[in-house]
Amino acid sequence: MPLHRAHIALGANLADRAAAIAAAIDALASHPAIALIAQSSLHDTEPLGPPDQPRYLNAAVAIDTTLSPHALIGAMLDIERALGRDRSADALRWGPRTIDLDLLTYADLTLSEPALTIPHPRMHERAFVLAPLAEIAPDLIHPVLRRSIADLLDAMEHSQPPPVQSADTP
Ligand code: A4P
Ligand code: MG
Repeated sequence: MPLHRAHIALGANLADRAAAIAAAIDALASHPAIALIAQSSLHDTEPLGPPDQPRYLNAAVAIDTTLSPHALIGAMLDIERALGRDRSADALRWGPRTIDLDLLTYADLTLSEPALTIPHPRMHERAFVLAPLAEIAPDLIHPVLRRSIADLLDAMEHSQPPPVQSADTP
């Protein structure tokens, strides 16, 4: 079976965030069809989404796998469930979560299905994804944008919008 390099983002903002991320990485690494290649440090980040949710810890890993993309996302959803992720209908989109695993890239593949979109459609606009990923794969080329992760992070850090002027500022 051919090996494919994939990158996964991890995020947690409830209970013991570091323990949840460590448990998810352990579960990936101990899967018989997955080899852990690299793991980033933990980044403490400002929540994006509904206000008044706790800060996140974010990380990224590189893996080699013989799983197909669909089998891999299935294994990731199993890990989320095993770690107690609440996917009930009233769980808030972009709201707090015990653990979130996003498949960022799978080899150079592009896929656009509801159950699986790769590369992850919002990865290039999120510092909490790009910064950990840049630690372990700065030269990885985004399969659609054809720019490296280091380059995308750099572009993002230099594209701060100008400060909003208050209407009554003279
Ligand atoms: N799905 C399709 N493609 C993918 C993919 N590439 N990776 C499907 C993972 N899942 C994918 O996922 C919903 C469905 O998307 C899954 O069943 C899967 O089949 P979900 O994780 O329940 O959805 P979600 O996470 O609530 O929404 P979404 O849009 O994926 O949110 P994000 O993008 O994951 O953002 N702030 C900080 N600082 N750090 C964070 O980590 N995370 C979020 C969630 C919001 N704010 C954050 C953070
Ligand atoms: Mg998600």
